[in-house]
Amino acid sequence: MYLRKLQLKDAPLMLAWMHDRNVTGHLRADFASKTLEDAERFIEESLAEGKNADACGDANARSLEDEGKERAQRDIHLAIASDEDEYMGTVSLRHIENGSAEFAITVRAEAMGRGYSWFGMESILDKAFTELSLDSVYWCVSRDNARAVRFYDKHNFHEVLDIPQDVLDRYEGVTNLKWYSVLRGDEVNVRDCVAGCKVIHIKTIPTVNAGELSFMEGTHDFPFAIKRIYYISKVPEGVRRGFHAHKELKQVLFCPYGRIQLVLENRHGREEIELSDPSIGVVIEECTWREMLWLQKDSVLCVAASEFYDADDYIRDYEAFKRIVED
Ligand code: T46
Repeated sequence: MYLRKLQLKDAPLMLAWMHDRNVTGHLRADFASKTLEDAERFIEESLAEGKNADACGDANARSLEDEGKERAQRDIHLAIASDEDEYMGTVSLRHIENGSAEFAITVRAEAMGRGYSWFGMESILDKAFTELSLDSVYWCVSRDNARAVRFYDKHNFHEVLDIPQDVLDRYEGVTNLKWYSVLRGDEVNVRDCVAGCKVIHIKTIPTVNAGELSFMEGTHDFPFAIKRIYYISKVPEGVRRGFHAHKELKQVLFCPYGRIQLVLENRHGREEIELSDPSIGVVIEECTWREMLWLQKDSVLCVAASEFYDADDYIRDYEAFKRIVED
């Protein structure tokens, strides 16, 4: 599967989802009345540079008349295509301005549950942050749209509570919306574990164009009772720390600022992960060798630990560690 420009040959399949209640049931635009000519017109407009109107083709579509030409110039609509080049859906970035954009996606019923939605979303977010250098992408969905809410929650997107008024104004009269946003630097597709150590998603509340707030609550979010918090700061780029394991200590490591490579080794093998997203943490529960490399000056490593500091709990000899792991 891949993203490409919309093509006129996509119009019949685009029209098919517009007339499919399974797809449009929770969308507020009137797709049922759309014709093949409407779909073709939308595609042509998406291709004409600077006339990228969104008369149809995504969840929040409106008529061309509703959108000024200036705004239309700031929209991108692309096709999600199968390996056989069949149109599977449309993914869009709209209202691209002031470093942010609104994301929208619609896929055909035939594409649901087959990875097309996630591929389309991941690809256009990558485009937004790397090619367009945007700072944030936001979108909303009806809370009644259980399938969509499940999809975004499953992929660990965070609900936003503080949406700028000019964005809300576009949805005047529409209630029961759930807003999401993702910021540049957020890891979109994080693995579940590294060397058998669990990667956790720290609850994070983004605010469009005003950063995000992450929090962890002791007994709710931690696999152990926290006795100690420490953090490592003011480290120059390229410095390595760690080079030890612990006998009993359990810890959660996270990086609220910067980029730190964490290498973990235990009976599961040796694996690394880059900590650069403040909403990601790693739980180290078993005897695990750790090395940390500061990829960016002044990155901060925070640690929540299950025990008070105890120098005797450290295994600083790598050969001794290997013997313990191999036993
Ligand atoms: C770990 C990684 C991620 C204390 O006195 N109290 C403390 O709570 C800690 C953590 C350290 N110290 C002393 C011990 C050393 O004299 O601080 C000095 C530096 O500690 P260390 O060389 O162990 O720092 P790192 O960065 O290699 O390792 C630290 C933790 O010690 C370790 O438990 O898992 O961060």
